[in-house]
Amino acid sequence: MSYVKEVYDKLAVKYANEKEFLQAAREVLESIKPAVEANEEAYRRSGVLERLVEPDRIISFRVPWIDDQGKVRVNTGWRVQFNDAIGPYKGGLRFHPSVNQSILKFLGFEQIFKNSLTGLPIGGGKGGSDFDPHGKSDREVMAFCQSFMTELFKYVGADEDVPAGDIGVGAREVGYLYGQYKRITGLYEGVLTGKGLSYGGSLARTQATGYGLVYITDEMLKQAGKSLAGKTVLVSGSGNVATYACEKAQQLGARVVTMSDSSGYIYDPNGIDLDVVKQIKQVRRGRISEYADQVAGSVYHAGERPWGEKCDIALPCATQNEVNGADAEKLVAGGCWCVAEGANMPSTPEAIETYQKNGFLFMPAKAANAGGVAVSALEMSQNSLRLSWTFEEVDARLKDIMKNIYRKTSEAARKYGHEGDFVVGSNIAGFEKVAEAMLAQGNV
Ligand code: NDP
Ligand code: 2IT
Repeated sequence: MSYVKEVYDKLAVKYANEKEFLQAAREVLESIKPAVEANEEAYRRSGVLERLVEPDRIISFRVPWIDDQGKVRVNTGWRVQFNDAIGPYKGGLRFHPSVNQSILKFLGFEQIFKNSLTGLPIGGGKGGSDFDPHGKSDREVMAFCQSFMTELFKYVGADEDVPAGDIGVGAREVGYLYGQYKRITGLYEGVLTGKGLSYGGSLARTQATGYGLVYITDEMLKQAGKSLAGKTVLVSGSGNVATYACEKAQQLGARVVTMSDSSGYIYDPNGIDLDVVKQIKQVRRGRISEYADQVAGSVYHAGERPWGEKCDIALPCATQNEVNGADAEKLVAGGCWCVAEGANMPSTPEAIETYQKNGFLFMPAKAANAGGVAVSALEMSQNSLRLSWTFEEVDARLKDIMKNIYRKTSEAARKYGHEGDFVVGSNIAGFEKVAEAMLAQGNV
């Protein structure tokens, strides 16, 4: 039996109840098979794959906090420190009621290869809580964040593990978390990224994931002799990634016609008015349905996802498994020929199969959304240097990093006989650097 299959089969029995983690692990293991087979004896002897699929550690803890009625509430907090072969653990914190160990393991596992692809020295980690910030007052969010950090501070540090934002964790939450870390430890250090600009944040970090997604999409289109100008684009989500993906796509001349949240989507045939979306989402923390009340000609579809609308390009930027096989068929029927993933693992395996069968240009999450964590690593660099770079400098580095990811991904795919398959390419290119570092550092 192949080494890859042996490792996956054992994992599937041991973690049978962790379906998101197994979905991510299966895709990576299947993709890297050609690279593993090329070096099987060394990898097998040193247990590279068995070590890779088991997190270094998972910390889980109680987070008690007091709500506005004076009642104690309790959530669970986690940090999954997956792999530090190439640098300190790095990855976001997600606050969402659906968060559980399987979801954080899938995200932490993906992060290992994504972070490797950036070319920067960062290992893989992820964390979060089943706390839901929706509908909570600022004081409640602060109380939660302070309690969360009161436990988490023991396990993180600028050279050890550097969390950041993800779903439900933005500038406000990072600020409260940072304040509590500093208060407990007395250290003014780069322990978190995505910080505010007045206390050590990097210019362009807010935009980085969405902008990076569009930069790599643009590069993929250019290499295929196409461009974004004049193309119709579907975006899902209306949070950090979706907003700045929409902004950059519009700057490059695309017409973005949808955005969404967990309640439904808006369709605007004239192109999304992003100022209205920012006002609703960033200022009022409202619902995307309000857009249709404000913008003539737009329509709100309650309880639906945008994948049935006609388009050239789809950029899923909300959450995992938001495009299933049937949705992918709808994309095909609507004329779509390109998908690039802003969210982590937004396409189910059936959806990816449909893209591939239909000859889509497809850039998977770990390459496509790596711009966010890449600029986080640049924030760490600036914190270490005690300097701040200009927006233009960070943005230029981001563009360069995304182009390099495209190049590494397409070269790895070609080298192993899968030209144009960026799933295989990104997984192999990400894996090879981590595996080399693991072999060099011995059995740890
Ligand atoms: P935000 O919290 O800013 O926004 C999330 C958006 O997705 C909201 O519009 C939210 O709607 C929607 N959403 C969340 N969960 C669901 C769900 N279960 N079903 C339908 N819609 C949902 O998060 P981000 O923009 O930061 O993250 C979006 C995706 O991008 C995630 O997959 C994240 O892991 C990934 N990502 C984020 C990076 C970053 O730098 N922030 C970097 C790389 C990847 P609602 O408000 O109704 O919940
Ligand atoms: O999924 C991701 O890459 C993120 N949420 C960003 C992580 C980071 O450390 O900036």
